[in-house]
Amino acid sequence: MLLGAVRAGAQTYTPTTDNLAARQNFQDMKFGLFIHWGIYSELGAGEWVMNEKHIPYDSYKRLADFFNPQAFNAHDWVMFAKKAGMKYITVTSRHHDGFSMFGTKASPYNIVDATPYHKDPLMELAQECVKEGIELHFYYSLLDWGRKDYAYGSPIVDGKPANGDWDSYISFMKAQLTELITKYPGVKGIWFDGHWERDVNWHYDEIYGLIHKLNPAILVGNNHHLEPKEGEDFQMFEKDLPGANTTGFSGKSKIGALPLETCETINNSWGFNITDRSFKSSKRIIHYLVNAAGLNANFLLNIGPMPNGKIQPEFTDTLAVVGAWVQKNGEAIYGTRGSGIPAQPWGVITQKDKNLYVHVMTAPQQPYVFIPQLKGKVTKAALLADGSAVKFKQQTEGVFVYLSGVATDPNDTIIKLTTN
Ligand code: FHN
Repeated sequence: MLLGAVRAGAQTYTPTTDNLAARQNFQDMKFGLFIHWGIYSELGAGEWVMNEKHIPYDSYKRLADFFNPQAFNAHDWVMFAKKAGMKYITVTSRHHDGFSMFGTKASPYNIVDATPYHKDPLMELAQECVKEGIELHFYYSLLDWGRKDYAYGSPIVDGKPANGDWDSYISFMKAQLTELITKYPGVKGIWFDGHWERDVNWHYDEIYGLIHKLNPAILVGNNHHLEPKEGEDFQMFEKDLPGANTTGFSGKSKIGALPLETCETINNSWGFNITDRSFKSSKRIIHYLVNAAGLNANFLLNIGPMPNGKIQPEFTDTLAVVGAWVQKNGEAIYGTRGSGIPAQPWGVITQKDKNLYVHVMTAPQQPYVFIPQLKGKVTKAALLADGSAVKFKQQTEGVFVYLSGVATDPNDTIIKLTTN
């Protein structure tokens, strides 16, 4: 069997060499910006507002008539991500409300045709990302609350909504995905969501097959909260680190062999929420990033820009601090892989080539940390911040790294161990 091939039933998906290289690059990037932005942002109550407030679809649609994000500036968004140390952006092209935030010929319900804005912000974003060397992935909702062919709420019979036109809906998605992949420059990934809404035949063989036919290097991921499926290139987790299930999304999930990503919100909301002030601190975000890296996963941090297209100052301030930290300590994050050594009460260990990075995020009770299961002989230990030597002792069970006299960092004290 060829490298990376996955078998399920009669089908075999064999990722191309370019796809495998894209996976490596994806894992190297480690930190991405998730953006939830749509006509729902106008109501300032998150992206589920139509559903949660029981707004009839025809009334909700009127939001498009006055969606006019005059302050949107793709350069500002990309610079925001870059300054934060993020290497890629995953942006909602169409969320569950069914409104397309890009110019599409497959439906008039889109930002170019249905709003006074009449422009395509995702095209501007794609072009800016190419210019600035940031990867772009599109979030794409499988679930649609409004389309008649989707028939939200319909009973499901024989893998289809009884009151809808499933073939029509699948063709619609294929048409839009073709546009997203062929029209927008530099797109590197598709992030599906909404699978969990109904038990139907999603025709993933056709959909994933189409994506990989149009561009074999595109990374396909699906937030179905299950084990990876045939044709997928990365596995994502929602609001939990891989292996954890504190929020209930990952109960049926099992870590597979694909590159991993976990997403979390900067406050408590995905889409813009004017009353949500539960902003995470820069320290908490840094710890999330480091903990994810220790588990071999990327961290995709979400913001919900305001309806005018601007990013609220609380997010900018926090991420400027995160960015300054990542810039200083990026060696221990970017391009690393999980070391396979389990997380410890004080922190995690990342690895790049022969170097191990010991991230001490919680001060241990003793003046040392113990790293179990370390393979290879440690030849040197040094504080990453200034290169000063750190005392250590290696035994068969593991390595003791002594912290007395070491200048600690309030976020994460990183000690670099060189092994032979
Ligand atoms: O329902 C969505 C939600 O609005 C948001 O997009 C998140 C992002 O992971 N995914 C869904 C919930 O699983």
